[in-house]
Amino acid sequence: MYHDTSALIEKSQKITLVSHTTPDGDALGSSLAFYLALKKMGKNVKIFNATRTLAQRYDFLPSFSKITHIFPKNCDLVISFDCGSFDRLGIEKEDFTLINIDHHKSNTSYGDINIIEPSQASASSVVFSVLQSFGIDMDADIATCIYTALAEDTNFFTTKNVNEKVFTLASTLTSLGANPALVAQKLQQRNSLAKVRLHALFIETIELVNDGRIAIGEVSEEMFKKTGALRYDTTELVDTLHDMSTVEVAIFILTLPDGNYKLSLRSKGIDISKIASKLGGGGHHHAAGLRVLKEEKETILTEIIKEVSK
Ligand SMILES: [Mn+2]
Repeated sequence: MYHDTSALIEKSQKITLVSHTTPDGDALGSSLAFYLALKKMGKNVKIFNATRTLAQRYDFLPSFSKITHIFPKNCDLVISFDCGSFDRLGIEKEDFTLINIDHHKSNTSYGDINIIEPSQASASSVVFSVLQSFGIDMDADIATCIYTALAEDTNFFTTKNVNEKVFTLASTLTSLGANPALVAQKLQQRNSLAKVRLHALFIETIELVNDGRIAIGEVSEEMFKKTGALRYDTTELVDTLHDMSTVEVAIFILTLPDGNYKLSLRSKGIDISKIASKLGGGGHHHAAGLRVLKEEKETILTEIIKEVSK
């Protein structure tokens, strides 16, 4: 598959790289690393994301400013990164070949070529293997993108899938020029007061159920208005729930602008992606998510609690 990918890139004239909407560090880092590599190869390549307002904490990633929000016309090859299902790309299916590069177990294999490696801790780790197979000379910029994605997706090397291979890759990337302290500072130490205030409001909403085995917390539209915080300021809140000692499963509820909800789930043990998939979402063993219609919220929450309690 790596070879087919290389051959396809070789003969393509107009390539567009795309990652999932509301992109995280893995989505952006993976696609930017690939973008930099294809530029080095002299390819005509564009990088796209359907979400117009990107989280500013990623602004230090090389070529971040090159990300366009208008899908380029007439591309012959599209490559997607870190995205488990086609609808999360926010694009229409046109007359292009699609290569799907990901590490989500729940990936629906929507590409013409699918490189899905669930054993990898980040999509960027898959990107590293693919670029290595191309014989790309990996520089500090490419290494920074891949490292940032890996560090964020493993919650700074603390998730259950962190093993010797992850550290070996991190070490290789560091020797290529990635700067771990700088990445940590850019990602973790640039909070606004608005964000801290939003977190305070969120903490007030926390409830424990099932003898403290499940924690539920919520951020409403009103809280954003009150604090001036942004949607991106909520990404670590699920960890606040998950990190309490009795909690086995955390459920973070985010109200979306259309009044529906996005649920983020974290688990210390059980396979939470199974439950999420059953309810129309997806993800990894320990981290998953799903979208829920306004009127379904209570039913879905009851369903999750029932499944967790099994
Ligand atoms: Mn990822």
